[in-house]
Amino acid sequence: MASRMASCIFCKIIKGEIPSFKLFESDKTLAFLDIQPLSRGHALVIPKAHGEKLADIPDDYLTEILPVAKKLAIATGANEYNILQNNGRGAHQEVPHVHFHMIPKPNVHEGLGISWPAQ
Ligand code: D5M
Repeated sequence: MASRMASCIFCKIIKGEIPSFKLFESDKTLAFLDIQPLSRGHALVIPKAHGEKLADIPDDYLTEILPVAKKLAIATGANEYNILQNNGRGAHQEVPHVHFHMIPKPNVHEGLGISWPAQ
């Protein structure tokens, strides 16, 4: 587990070893913009505990996830959006650290004064 954490790209983002556009941070949760956005404002919400699949994450690291995703959707002005979370390569999981996508539907929001970085 320790070596997997050392090479985990999202653990490196949590530790600030590689850059991200952070949207929210607490002791147990981090949210940042997806580097390959499916739409403007596409965000990832992750637990700060390393685990590949949902079953690997302690419950207390999951309690903030949906409230944060909800707040991000509200902040982007997205009235229509998807929340999704993939478990395992067969389910299209590419990054082996649990993450929840918040994907606004394209062209349905203009945001509330947030200056999104160029994507
Ligand atoms: O989605 C994994 C997502 O992680 C995918 O949409 C790209 C995103 N990603 C990968 N590397 C980064 C970095 N460095 N910053 C931000 N976003 C990143 P999955 O559900 O595993 O298919």
